[in-house]
Amino acid sequence: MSNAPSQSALQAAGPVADTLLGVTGLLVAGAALIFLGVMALLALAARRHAGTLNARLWVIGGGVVFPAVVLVALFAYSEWHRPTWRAVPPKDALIVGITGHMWWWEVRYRDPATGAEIATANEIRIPVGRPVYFGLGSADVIHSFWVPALGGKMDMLPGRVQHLLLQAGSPGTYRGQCAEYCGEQHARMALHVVAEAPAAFDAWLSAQARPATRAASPNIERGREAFLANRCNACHTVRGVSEESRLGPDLTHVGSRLYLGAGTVPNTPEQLAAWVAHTQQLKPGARMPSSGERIDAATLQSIAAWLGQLK
Ligand code: HEC
Ligand SMILES: [Cu+2]
Repeated sequence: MSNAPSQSALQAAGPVADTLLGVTGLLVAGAALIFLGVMALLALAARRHAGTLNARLWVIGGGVVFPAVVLVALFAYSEWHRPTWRAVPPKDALIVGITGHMWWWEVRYRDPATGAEIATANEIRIPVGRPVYFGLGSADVIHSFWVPALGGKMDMLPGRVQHLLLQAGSPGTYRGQCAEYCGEQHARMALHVVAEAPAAFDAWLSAQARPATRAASPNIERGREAFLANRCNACHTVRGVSEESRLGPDLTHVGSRLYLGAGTVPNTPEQLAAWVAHTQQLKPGARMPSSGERIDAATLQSIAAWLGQLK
């Protein structure tokens, strides 16, 4: 498991997460100290006879003054360290729009070259060392966006845009998870944040901005035709091939992603074919029908071959 993408707030991988971990450490250490202190006093009280302690002093001091001072101090400390909530993104921030769906994540960037929107799904690439300002919304029910290694958590509410600022301090892949129960497949609504050097990120973004590559062989071309003939495009966009539909993930560059089905299976040629054939076995209730009974195996293979090379 050591190579599995981290999903732990204890492995803070950026400045926002560092701050939250610091606050957590202080709260835990403080609570432990107070617990030990109370236990010591309890032991002392049990060994002494009543009357040798000044009960009034201990009740008022230990029961009222001490908690009041500690709680006010902790409140001030945690407010002081709370990541700032901003209605306006900082100047140098990358802006990414995320829409929660049952049970996947729609991800949108703006192409710095043309200003056009670039859609992808379930995987968020970000440049290391640059703040990323997320605009978070929902297409259906309440979801919650949480990538523990990078920072805080924010609910995604239908009809409203919330904001969250995260930043990665080092390259890596960080797992996130929907953190608000949203139905049957809530547990399989994961996402991955891939933080990479700014140059690699820029290259990735300009590749994502391009429409789908042309089919390079007759078998792959058959896959493209079968995708359209079987109306996969009723729910999926492939830029350059079909009209926009937001009912399912944008597949223009699906071959470049690490996982399929919001973290359900790794994105390999076998899993891609299996996903299309047996969607409902792999992710029961997912808003995509299985195609294994409707479409013959050879056609499914060519669809998978075509999708897999959409990098
Ligand atoms: C009724 C709408 C609908 C139809 C029709 C449909 N899909 Fe999907 N598809 C979805 C939804 C919704 C998801 C996301 C499922 C999830 O992860 O919960 C999805 C996910 C996928 C994914 C995984 C994408 C990713 O990045 O995780 C692939 C690949 C895919 N569909 C291919 C196809 C193919 C090929 C067809 C045609 C044979 C097809 N779909 C037909 C709605 C549809
Ligand atoms: Cu959820």
